[in-house]
Amino acid sequence: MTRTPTLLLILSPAWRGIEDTSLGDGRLRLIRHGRDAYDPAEIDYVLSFRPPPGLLAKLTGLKAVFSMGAGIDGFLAGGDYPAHLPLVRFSDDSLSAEMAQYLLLYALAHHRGLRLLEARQAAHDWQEAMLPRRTEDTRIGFLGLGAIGSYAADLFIRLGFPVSGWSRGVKSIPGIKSFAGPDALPAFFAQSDIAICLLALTPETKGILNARAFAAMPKGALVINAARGAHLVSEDLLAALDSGHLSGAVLDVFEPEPLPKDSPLWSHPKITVTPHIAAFSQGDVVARHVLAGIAAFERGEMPDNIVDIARGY
Ligand code: OXD
Repeated sequence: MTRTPTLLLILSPAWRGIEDTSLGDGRLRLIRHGRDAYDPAEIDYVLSFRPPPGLLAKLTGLKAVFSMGAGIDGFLAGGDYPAHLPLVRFSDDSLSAEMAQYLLLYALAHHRGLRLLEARQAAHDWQEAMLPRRTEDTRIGFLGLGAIGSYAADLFIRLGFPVSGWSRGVKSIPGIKSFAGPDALPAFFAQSDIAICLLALTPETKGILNARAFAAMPKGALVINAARGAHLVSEDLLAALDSGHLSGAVLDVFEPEPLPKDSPLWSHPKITVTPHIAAFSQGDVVARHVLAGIAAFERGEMPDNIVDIARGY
């Protein structure tokens, strides 16, 4: 008789309901870190977002690790990830669709001048002549063109926006102007009226949203960061907003999280703060993804979405 694989859940309380999805239907033995006693050698798989430092190395029978999210910096940041262990990122069209909704919401609000329209309504001020800028004049620049970025970019293209993307290597995606490598960053930012950061956090991308980037951007540009807080140098953003060069920023991610109550980002008039909700991994979808991944490993196959540990994403 084949042994039921054991999955260790190392999850925040927000995920308490995950056993009620297909993950709890008996195909796996579930163990909750912090609640159930267990022998480290009996764990076959782990599902987590930010495992405690050093824990994975103690699980001597571990076959693979699954990330609850698309981002896997929570595994690699400490530098102690056991490099031989396959790490599987979460990827699903539902996650890409949620992120695309978030980006469209704030990019369109900026493009169509929502704040101004609201101020005019408050003043009972009817000004038909206030037309938004032409669609082709709002150039959208994506930092990161993986599954999520290219999904969202496609929707912007269909709405008529000029779209470009910056990534480590050249990408050839129809309709998207590709910029690649650090040397191309100034030219990329110079033609981004809305710069959207969806990059993986690596030593190369940390602090990529900085004073140089903002100075290169066109006057009045908007920055959206839905990747990781450490991509942004907050002081540089505040300076670029206060000087009037940038017109706004939409921030979903912060360093640290939760954003401290006394952070100036909360109350800045040109900043929109959301609490890391741009895209949320739905428990039942994650469960299907993990079950399919474990079934593949148990058959001796590699599932899709394996992270390149050396590259960092
Ligand atoms: C993710 C996230 O990585 O939610 O999926 O940040």
